[in-house]
Amino acid sequence: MITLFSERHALHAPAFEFFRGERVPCFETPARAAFVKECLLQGGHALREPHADSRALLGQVHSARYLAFLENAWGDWLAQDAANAARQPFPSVWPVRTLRSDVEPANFTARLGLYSMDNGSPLTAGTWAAAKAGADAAASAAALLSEGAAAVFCCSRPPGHHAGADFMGGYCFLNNAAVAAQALRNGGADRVAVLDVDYHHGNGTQSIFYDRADVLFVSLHGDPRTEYPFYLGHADETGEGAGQGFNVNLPLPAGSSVGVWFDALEQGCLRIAKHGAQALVVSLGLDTFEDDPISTFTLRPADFYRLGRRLAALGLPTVFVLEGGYAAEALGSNAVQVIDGFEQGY
Ligand code: SP5
Ligand code: ZN
Repeated sequence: MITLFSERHALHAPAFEFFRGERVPCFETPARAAFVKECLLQGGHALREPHADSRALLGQVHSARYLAFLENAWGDWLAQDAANAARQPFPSVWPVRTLRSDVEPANFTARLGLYSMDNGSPLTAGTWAAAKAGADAAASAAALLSEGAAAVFCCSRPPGHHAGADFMGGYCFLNNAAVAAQALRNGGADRVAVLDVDYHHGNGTQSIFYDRADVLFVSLHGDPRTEYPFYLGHADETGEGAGQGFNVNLPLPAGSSVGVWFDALEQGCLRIAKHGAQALVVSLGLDTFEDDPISTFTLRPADFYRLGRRLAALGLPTVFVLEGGYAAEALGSNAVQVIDGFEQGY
């Protein structure tokens, strides 16, 4: 399988996040992608640099004012106070119900809140560069499929599926899966499916395609009644307008067994086949792993292999984008299990 990798991911290296009001080390680290890279190389997968520029695609899936904010955020943060170079900005105020989000404040922290769904997505000097490299990988992967490649794996971070059209969140800044799906549409695929198997619901991807019938979104994830992102991902969210019927959420109780998880995967795969999808984007979160430090499903390496085989059986040109997965040392081998299963089953 073609695998895409850019060292630029390491430019996003936040020092801490908050947990129960205290500063804790970040779960989403550069080491994650480094472990995946090592395992890919050990498995004989040649790594390629992304070659496409995702800028035009980003303009199709994100709002112009959000992109402008994100690209300039670090400079604006420093302009406020040079000493901010050694600090991570976090939002502290948000335009929830009854407050206005149409007027962009001048104050930096107010704008950060406007463009954030949580305070769990630390922004650093290199966040834009790293996230842009990931979006470039997604765009490149789609271009390779349009040229006839069977499958491409993007080893990129930070992840993307919680990022909506105009907000960051859940360690995500630019929605790589949405970029890939839109690029496949632009490249001539009339119907595309995004399958999100991360432990957490892909709220950003869902919201970007919610009113569209051309991109089917299917997600299996921990039930948002108890699991992040809490405010989206319920089974009754089925799409709106032209997109009615083209959004499928399969929330599973925290602690669900592997058998329950694969039953949901089967449902999702059958729906994708029914869609007549011509290409597939997989939001490959590996935080369903039994040893993941922030999640409660119990998949083992052999289950990731089985996942790869099941996806291959769909028989679709496939882009994989890495999402979550916080047992960093196992992340590489688990990713390679999916890839090996896919190649075996294809
Ligand atoms: C892409 C992705 O997987 N994003 C996940 C974002 C989750 N953010 C909330 C993290 C809360 C950490 N809770 C620690 C629980 C330890 N038992
Ligand atoms: Zn996740």
